[in-house]
Amino acid sequence: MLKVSDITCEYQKNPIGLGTKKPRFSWIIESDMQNVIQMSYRLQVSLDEKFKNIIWDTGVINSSKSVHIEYDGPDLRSFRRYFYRVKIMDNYGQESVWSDIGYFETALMDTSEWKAKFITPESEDEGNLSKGKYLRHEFVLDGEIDFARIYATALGMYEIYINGKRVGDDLLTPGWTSYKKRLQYQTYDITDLLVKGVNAVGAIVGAGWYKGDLAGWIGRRNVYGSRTALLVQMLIRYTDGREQIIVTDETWKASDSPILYSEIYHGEIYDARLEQSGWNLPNFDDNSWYAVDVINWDMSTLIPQEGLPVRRQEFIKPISMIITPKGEKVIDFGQNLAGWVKFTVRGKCGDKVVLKHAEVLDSEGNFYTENLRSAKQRIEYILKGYDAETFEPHFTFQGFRYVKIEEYPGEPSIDDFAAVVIHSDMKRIGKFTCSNELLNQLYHNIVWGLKSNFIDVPTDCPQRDERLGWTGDAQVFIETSCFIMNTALFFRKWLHDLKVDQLKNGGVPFVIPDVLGGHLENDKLIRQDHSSSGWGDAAVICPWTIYQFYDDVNILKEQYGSMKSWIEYIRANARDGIIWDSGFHFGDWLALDAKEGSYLGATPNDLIATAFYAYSTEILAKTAKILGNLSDYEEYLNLHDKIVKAFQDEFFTPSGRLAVRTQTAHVLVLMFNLVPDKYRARTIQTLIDLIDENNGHLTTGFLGTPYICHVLSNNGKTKEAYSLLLKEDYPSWLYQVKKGATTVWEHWDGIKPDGTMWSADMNSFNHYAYGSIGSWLYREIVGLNVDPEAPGFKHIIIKPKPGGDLTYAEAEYLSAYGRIFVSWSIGGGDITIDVAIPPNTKAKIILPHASSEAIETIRGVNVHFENCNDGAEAEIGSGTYKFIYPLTKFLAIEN
Ligand code: RAM
Repeated sequence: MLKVSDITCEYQKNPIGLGTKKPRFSWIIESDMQNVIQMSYRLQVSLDEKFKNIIWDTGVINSSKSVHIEYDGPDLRSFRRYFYRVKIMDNYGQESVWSDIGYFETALMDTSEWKAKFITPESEDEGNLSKGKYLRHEFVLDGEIDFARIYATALGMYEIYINGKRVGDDLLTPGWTSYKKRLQYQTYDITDLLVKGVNAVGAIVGAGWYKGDLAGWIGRRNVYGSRTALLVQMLIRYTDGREQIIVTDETWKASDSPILYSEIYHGEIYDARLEQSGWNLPNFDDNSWYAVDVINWDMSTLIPQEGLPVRRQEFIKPISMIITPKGEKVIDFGQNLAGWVKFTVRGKCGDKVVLKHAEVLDSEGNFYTENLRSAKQRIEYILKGYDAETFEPHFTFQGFRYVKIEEYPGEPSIDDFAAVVIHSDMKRIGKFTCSNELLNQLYHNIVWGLKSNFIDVPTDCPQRDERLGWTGDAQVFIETSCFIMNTALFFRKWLHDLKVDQLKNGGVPFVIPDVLGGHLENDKLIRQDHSSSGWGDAAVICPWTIYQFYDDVNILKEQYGSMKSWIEYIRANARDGIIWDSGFHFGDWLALDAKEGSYLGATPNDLIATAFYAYSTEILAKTAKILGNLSDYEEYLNLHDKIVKAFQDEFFTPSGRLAVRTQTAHVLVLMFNLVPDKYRARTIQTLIDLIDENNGHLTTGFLGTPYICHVLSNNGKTKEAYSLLLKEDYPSWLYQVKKGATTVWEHWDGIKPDGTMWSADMNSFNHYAYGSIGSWLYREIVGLNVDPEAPGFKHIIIKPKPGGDLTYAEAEYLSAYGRIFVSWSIGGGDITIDVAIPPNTKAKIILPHASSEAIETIRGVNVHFENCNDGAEAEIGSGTYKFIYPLTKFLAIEN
């Protein structure tokens, strides 16, 4: 059996609204044989589902490539659906049948195709208001409809209805981009919502990121503009071939809505008494509605949806309702999350529901909101008073586990509440479990840190008045995120914003989209508004990571200019172009070796900045090589050599002591290969000493933490890495787990051992940065690694490192080629390893402390292990395998 399954176009199944001229196709191969490789493929793209009008036929192409095959047929036209299918031949001479038929659909391929105008329901003096406003329009269709699409966006956020029905299930559209330069529009299929005759289109627009409050601590508002606006273009194609378009223009009308106030940080006030029944249906009397204004907007900023839309993902029922010592009525959802509360209430007209949201209770068990700073996270719903009323807010989201009921008609019952979890609609592709329940909870918390902070942009946190795309946080967590969900499109969109928001001199803003630039002059700590080491490096590290996980060369092509200009920015600012010892840096942010009351860890900026400079330059050189730019490759390889040499002269004494005695300094030099070989052992030993001196604990902050366990286990100190990971007392990953955390904290001591809180001014309980340990669980505990030489898991390196008190661990990962599985378990004096490798890939498997003669292959044929430094290794092809070998040697080494 040989079968092509799961065909996708630009990572998606049957996407509509594509803008790319050369979409790429991928497929997964299924086979019941072992060692399967694709020998050839044939791909066809057609205008019709029957493949009578084929516009591109590759013919038989001898290639094992099954991921990102780029379309190379005639130019694609706007507003068209194209069908595609693929068949393959394998190395056994088997030929598959044609795959199922997939399709993709183009949106507007050219700005000139926009006929719609931006219309605003707001007057010039409403800049400080954040109301939801209604817009509506009626139109007549006079034939049978074959194809109808809506292309829509807003300045602000929008929801659209056709004949009373909500269009699509996307939330917080159009998402957050650097609006003045890039504004996404969404495409929806509305064929089934329209009728022959009179139709109505209605929309609600709200403030959103466009004009609402942002970066509360510096009080930004109206960042992109002060009037919300809507842009809609509908294309209707009749069965007789005629086309009609309906667009936003002066003829639309507007009105206030029941949404009196809606703000991302602060929540929503909704007065159901102001609902206008039938406002989004045909034949509604809109005489009292007012005319809209047309406003100017540069239409060349419009781009089709690039990221994945935010959608409702899960509904969580409360676990309890409690009365706190202060007498507050509080619902506990048992999980810290991002989203909102959906509730059903019964009461009289004018009765109110008021809810507030918080992440934690304080040491006395009272509702705690101080760490939200100015974010109100408050929902107010005023009842219209008929029957049961169900409510969900529109243009806001909250970060919470606890909900305080401040007002409610009658006695609330927990059955009437559910938490709605929202995030970008990424596919879940990774799972990890092991025998240690605390570690499983840590992994759970990491996943929830991802879910809560991948809301259209990678944010630092989802609860306080911040929720910004901090580059440093994204950079440290991206690898872990790639193991858990398919984040390729999510990061691609954000990186495109990074590129357009990058300064002319190559400097990278602290947050993307950049809403801080030019507004930090009064900040007490931050002396600059862009380009901190470890933060700006997101420009290089993020595209590289996406390339590694998804074999997506386009991301490198698209970001290359941005990557290079970041390196050139550093070169221009570094002493002699080599040692970066100037400017403001966040450094090893929040490290525990910081001075009392400071956020800045003890590792000096020049060491950190020069180390990251070396690392990013090395990545840039590799990227240049992949893109075939050999002169840049030479140039940056050279630059990298110079940085490493100068780094060693500057920071290592002649006898091999690293001059900075902090854990993070030692971690970075080892991780980025900045240690002269002869000093390596000493450097590792000093790191171990530094951990010992701290009672076996870490002191690292944002930049040292992601790498500390990797550095240990990659240098023969797996046991020490486990011991750090499995510490249960403060400071450690499991300390917070034992304190009941359900997400990852911003500070190691967010809640101190005595129950008191770290200062309220910056204490998020849902920050993913320290969740970057997630990649160690996959790569080292289970041993599931991408081979940097064959990205996208085309070649997999499987190298489990059992240790700690773990008796088993397993991980599953849905790569672009299919499912990879690795597990190990210890029992009866043996260790058993199970592995699954998808067709069209190969793997090198390295079994720790094994000798080839002692390995029994229980499943899988023709596997030849050879002894190597770490144990025994073999090259295996696709299929499922089971190996077993005695533990003796392993135990002797680990204990
Ligand atoms: C905090 C953010 C973020 C960090 C910056 C430097 O405000 O929460 O995590 O990157 O500071």
